[in-house]
Amino acid sequence: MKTNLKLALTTALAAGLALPAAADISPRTISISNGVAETHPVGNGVAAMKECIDERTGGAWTVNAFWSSALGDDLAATQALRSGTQEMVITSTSPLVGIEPALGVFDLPFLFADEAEADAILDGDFGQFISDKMPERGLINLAWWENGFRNLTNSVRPVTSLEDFDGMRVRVMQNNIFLDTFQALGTNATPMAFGEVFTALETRAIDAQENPFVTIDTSQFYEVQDYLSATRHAYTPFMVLFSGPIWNGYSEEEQAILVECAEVGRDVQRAVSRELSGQSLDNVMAAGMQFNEIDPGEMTRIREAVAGVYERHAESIGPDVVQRMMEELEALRGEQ
Ligand code: KDG
Repeated sequence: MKTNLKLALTTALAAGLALPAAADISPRTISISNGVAETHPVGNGVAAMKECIDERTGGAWTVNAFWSSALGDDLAATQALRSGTQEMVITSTSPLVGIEPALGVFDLPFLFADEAEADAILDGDFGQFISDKMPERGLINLAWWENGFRNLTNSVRPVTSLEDFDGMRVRVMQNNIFLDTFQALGTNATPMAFGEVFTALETRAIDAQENPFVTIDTSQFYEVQDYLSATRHAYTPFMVLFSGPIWNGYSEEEQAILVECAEVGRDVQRAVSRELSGQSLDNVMAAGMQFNEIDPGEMTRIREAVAGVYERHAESIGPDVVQRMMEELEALRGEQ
């Protein structure tokens, strides 16, 4: 080593100037997929997460996002994570109950009253309790994002009463709790992957589906559905899942970057989801959908019709999981 450089290093070290530690960050390429379109608020969340990752890794990582089920539906993509062939997926919890039964708790009808309750539960002890179950399934939940409160669309009639559900052929997520809920409402419910829904509606293979306003808008369901009824029958979270096998090959610093940036993306995604919800409702109505609220008395009858779902599925979800959720909601409501 040249004398001058050696002298400079010696001087620097003697002056206690620690040389910058080499950040434990390797070049990485991350593929992330989900079933919605890039125009969905998930797109805003992914953009914010990517910006955070770029800043924190100094551009050492490349994040490639794939939309509209391009890498498979939620369940298929999640299985790819478990096998270590894909890094990330943003997915609803509902299709994953075959992997982790406790996720079914979020499908219980009318569980959350509003977004504030959902955030408090998901970002609090209960959300961590569920996330802690994922590593043994080969998955890491980096953060909870928002799919949102679900509302019914259909091509048959406005749904203004319990009887209006009768015989309607409704697509539901691949999940026995949703299947039971819509059967209890008197519909002919069919489990189906999200990527197949638009065509099934377009060909009239099914009459109806249920999703948040922003999904109905950004997936253009208004092109194949005539009626939108404000049922708000369930709140679905999104999980930002990372592959467990790939995660184990990342340094602690790299793992911390993933969590931090998924949480940055979470705050942006939730904010845009809530900002866009009202605009999406306006959009689908402007596109010709007929929107209706439901009379409170009828909503009471609808709630009563599905109340038995809780007892019928507590065993499959995990009685401890359901009890813990109900206790945390009771405590939360007692505080308000
Ligand atoms: O990746 C998210 C979508 O695939 C899907 O989960 C959206 O709520 C949804 C549905 O109805 O399947």
